[in-house]
Amino acid sequence: MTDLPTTDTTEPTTDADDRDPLFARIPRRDFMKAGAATGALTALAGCTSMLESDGDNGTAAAGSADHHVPPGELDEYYAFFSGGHSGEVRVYGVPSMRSLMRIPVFNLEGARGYGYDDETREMLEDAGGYTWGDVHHPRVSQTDNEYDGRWLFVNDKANGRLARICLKYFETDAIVDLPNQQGTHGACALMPDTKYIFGVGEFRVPMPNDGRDLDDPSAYTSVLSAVDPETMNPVFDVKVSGNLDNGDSGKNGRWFFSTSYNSEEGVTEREMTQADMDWVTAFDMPAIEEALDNGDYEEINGVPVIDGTKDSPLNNADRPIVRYVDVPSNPHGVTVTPDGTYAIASGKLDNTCTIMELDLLGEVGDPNDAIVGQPQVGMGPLHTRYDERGHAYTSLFVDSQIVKWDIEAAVESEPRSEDAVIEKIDVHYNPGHLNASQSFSSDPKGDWLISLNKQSLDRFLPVGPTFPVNDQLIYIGDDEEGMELVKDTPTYPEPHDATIVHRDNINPETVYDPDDLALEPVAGGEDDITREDGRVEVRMINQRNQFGFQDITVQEGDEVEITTTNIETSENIVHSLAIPQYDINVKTAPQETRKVTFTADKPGVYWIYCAYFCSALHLEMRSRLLVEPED
Ligand code: CUK
Ligand code: CUA
Ligand code: CA
Repeated sequence: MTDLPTTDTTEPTTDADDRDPLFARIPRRDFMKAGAATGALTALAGCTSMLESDGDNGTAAAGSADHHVPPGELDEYYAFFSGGHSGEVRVYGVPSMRSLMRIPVFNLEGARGYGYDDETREMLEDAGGYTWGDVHHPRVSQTDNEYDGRWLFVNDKANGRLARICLKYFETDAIVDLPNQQGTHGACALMPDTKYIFGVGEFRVPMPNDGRDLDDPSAYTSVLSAVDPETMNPVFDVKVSGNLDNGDSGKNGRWFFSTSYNSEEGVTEREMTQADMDWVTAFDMPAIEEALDNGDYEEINGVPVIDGTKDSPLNNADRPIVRYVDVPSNPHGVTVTPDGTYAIASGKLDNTCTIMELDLLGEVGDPNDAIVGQPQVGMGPLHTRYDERGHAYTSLFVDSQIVKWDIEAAVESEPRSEDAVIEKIDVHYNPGHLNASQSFSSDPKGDWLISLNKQSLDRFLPVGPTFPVNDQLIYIGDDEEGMELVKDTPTYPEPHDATIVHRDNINPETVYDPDDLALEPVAGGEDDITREDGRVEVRMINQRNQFGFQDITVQEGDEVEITTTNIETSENIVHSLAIPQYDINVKTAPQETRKVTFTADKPGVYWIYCAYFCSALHLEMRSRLLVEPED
C-alpha cells in the first residue's frame, strides 16, 4: 500500500476547512488511509495488483479478473457514457473500455454529418437552436424491467431538454425542449415499460418564466416533466416544493423518486445548505394520472401542470400525489434496488444512505415511517448501484472510494451503524457516478462496475491544465476476493453517468432500411436536376467512387436542394458530400438518404468531395458545383 500513488485528495485539510465552510459541517470519521477505517473491511484486492502492468495500452491491470479482450474479439457489454457539456453520448465496450462510437446529440458533429443536413439541422433548430448541451444521464428503455434496446434517453442540463437516441441506428432522432423547465437534470423513465420519460427539473424558475417574479425566489418552482417516449411530447408536469435533482423509478409503475437538495428554496449556496434535513420526493404516478384525468391542473405553456407542492389540496387528500420523505442535508443520488423493494438516497453532507421501503410508502401516514435503514457508509456518498447478490455500491466523493455494503444487513442494523459495510476500494479520485452492469434493470449481472472519477491528477501523462477524467473499471464478481481495480480509462471531459447493457439486449442494424427514413431514396440511374424560379433541386446517388453528377451548375442566388442516397449495399462503405465553402458535410451510410439546402450566394468553382475514406480512389470521388455570377 505504501507504493500507491500518494496524491491524496481525500483528506479535508485545515486549508480546505478555511476555504470551504461545508467541509467543516461534514461529520468526520477517523481519517485513516485507504479505507482501513471500518471494522468490517477485509482487503483491498485491487491495490497490490495495480502495481502490475500487462502492457495493454499502458494501463494498470490486474491478474485474476479476466478483463482482457484480445484483438478480434468482441466485448460482452455496451456502456453508454454521457458526454457532459460536449453534448454527446459515447459508446464503450466493456470490459475492454474501448471507445466504439460517439453519438452527437446536442452538439454539431462533422464526421457524422450531424447538424449539417436539413433533417438534423431542423431538429436542433426546433429544439431551441442551441449549439451545446450538458448530458448527464443516459438511460436505456426497458420492457418488463429488462433493457429492450429500443432507445436511449438523455438529459440536457444546460437548456432543459430531453433527447432520444434510436438504438436501431445509434443516432439521435428526437429532442424536446421542455417548456417549463430549466436545468433538466435527471433523465429517467417510468418502469416496468418506459411509459414516460421524466425530465427532472433542477433549477427553480418563475412559472411561466416570462419576466414575472424576477426577484421573488419564493415564487419560483421546479417541475417533474413527463414525456411520451413515442412522440417525445410533454404529457404533464408536476410542480413541487423545494427542487429536484436525480431520480429513479420503482419497478411496478407506482413510484418515481427524486432527491431535493434545496428544500430551503434558496438562491445562494449558503441558503441552499441551511437546513439539516432536505427530502426525497416520491411521486405516486397513478394518483397523479387521476388528477390529470380529473382536470386538476393549470395549463402553462401548453402543458398541464399539476400542483404537487406541500400545501396543494392534492397532497392533503386521502391519497397524496407527492410524498416528502425527510433525508439528511443536500441529498444527491436516489436509485431503486433491482427487486423494487427499496429506494436508496444519499448526499453530499452526510455520511449515510437512507433506505425507504416502497410498499410502506403507500401505507404509512407519515412518509418518514417508510425509512427502514440508514447505514453509515463514508464521506460524501453520491450514487448507489447494485449487483444481483444483495449488495449496494456507493460512490464516496470525499473519501475517493467505492463502498460495498449489504442492503438487508443495513435494514437490520441500527441507524448510523457501519455494520453493513463489507469493503471499500480506493478510486482515483473523487468519484461522482458509478455504474454496474445492468444495474438499472431487474436483472443486474454483478460483474463489472465503472467508477466515473472527476479528478485524474497523477494517473496519465500531463496534457496541460485541462485534465482528462478517469473512468475506472472494477471487477465486482468475486465476493471472496473482493473488488478489484483493473483498468484506468482517460476520458475527454466529462461523463457523469453510464449505463452498462449486455450486448444481447442491443441489436443495431448495420445498413439502413430505406423504409425507416423520411426521404424518398434516389435509385441508381434516376439522378435528376430540376430548376424553377431560382430553386434548383438535385437528386443524385453516391457510390464508389462518384456522385450522380460530375457538375452541378446553378446561378448565384439560387436556393439549392441536394438529396443524395448512398446506394451501396455492403456494410461500412460510408460516403459524405462535403461542400466546405458552403459549410456542408453530409454523411451517408449504405442505403441512407440525406438532404441539404443552401443558398448559392458565392460565385465560383466549388469542389464537392467525399470526406470518408471509402476506397483506393476515394480522393477522386469528386464533383464540381459551378455557381455562375448574376450578371
Ligand atoms: S449528477 Cu454528476 S456526479 Cu448529473 Cu448524476 Cu451526480
Ligand atoms: Cu466516398 Cu470517399
Ligand atoms: Ca439543502
